[in-house]
Amino acid sequence: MPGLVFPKGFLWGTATAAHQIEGGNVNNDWWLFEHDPSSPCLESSGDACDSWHRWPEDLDLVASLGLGSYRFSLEWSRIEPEEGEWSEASLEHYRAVSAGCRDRGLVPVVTFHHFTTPRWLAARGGWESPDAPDRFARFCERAVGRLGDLIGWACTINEPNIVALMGYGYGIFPPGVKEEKRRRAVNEAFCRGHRLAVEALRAGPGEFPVGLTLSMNDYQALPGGEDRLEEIRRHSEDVFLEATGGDDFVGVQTYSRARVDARGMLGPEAGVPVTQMGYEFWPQALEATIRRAATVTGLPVVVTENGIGTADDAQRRLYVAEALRGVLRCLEDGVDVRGYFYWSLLDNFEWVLGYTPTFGLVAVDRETFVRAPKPSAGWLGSVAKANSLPADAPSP
Ligand code: GCO
Repeated sequence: MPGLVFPKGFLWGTATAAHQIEGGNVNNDWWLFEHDPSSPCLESSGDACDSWHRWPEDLDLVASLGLGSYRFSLEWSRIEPEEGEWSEASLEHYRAVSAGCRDRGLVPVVTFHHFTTPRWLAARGGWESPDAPDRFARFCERAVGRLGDLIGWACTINEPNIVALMGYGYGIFPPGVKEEKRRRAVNEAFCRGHRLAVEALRAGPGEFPVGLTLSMNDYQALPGGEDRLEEIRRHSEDVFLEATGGDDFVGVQTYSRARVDARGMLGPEAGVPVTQMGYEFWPQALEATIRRAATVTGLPVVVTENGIGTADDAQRRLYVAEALRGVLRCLEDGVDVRGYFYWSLLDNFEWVLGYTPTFGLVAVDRETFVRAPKPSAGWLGSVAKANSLPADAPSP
């Protein structure tokens, strides 16, 4: 069935992040925030999915589904628990996870910063501390020295735009600040951290593509909202897209659309279903953001995250099938899309919303940690194995 087939070598995978699945990450800014009674967090990450111990089982699951790669992140606060103090045991842990991927035929896609910052750095201002970008680059240098030979693809900083916006604009991520000026300064610090990280990762052992992963919305202007849209998108996306010059790829992470009028962002449109996250069910967003990321950066695109928080697993399949149709249209038009990673492997800790939203292909029992794949897991695995979207894939 021409048109439904993905290019040879297209990467199929699923993504996770350390703090959301490992459990017991007590040494970072998020743990503090989760336990601050004045924060909006619904609950503590606690033991999460206990993946710090159960990672071999997680990798077995990814491999058994037929996905070819696994995206995970390194927890900086475990590797550098105090400034300049390196945990050899933690480095060894992540080396074992990376080797575990290779042993199972999975390409390890390693993220060096996924939202969390060690307490020692947070205590002196986190990403507002003038030396944060350098401290981060030093961490990258150390970690890549240990893992570089095993890495398949490297993501420097995950969604720096969200960390800055939520943490310094909306105040619902640590450090809970609401000051646009500070948010923009943090944007700049992240861009600098990214550039330094790219250099550090390229200087280490191994040969692998390096890029930034960005949260992208399908921004849509209502009449009169065009200027406002440009302004919002500039500080949420464009400053970061412009910081990717010289990278090997750009990671696109898209969940929904955002409508903008002259006053700003609007909530969901009447009649459009809403996901557990409170935003619209809008799988078409992915096509729009891939095209934009490719046009603005000129780089190959990897969809490093796309997914849905839903209790209805059939809705998940529909979401992914629709999103993949958009990826195929991009490919047909010659856009260089290299892979698709579903967020997430497991039902996990969704930051301020705790364990309420369920994004996983696999359910996790909150007491026993027993993993139970949902039907969508097998379905996505079959798409990956066939490297094509079946003609009977769900459609609206
Ligand atoms: C991200 C986030 C993930 C979220 C996901 C769902 O990179 O966007 O890293 O941590 O869980 O986006 O909201």
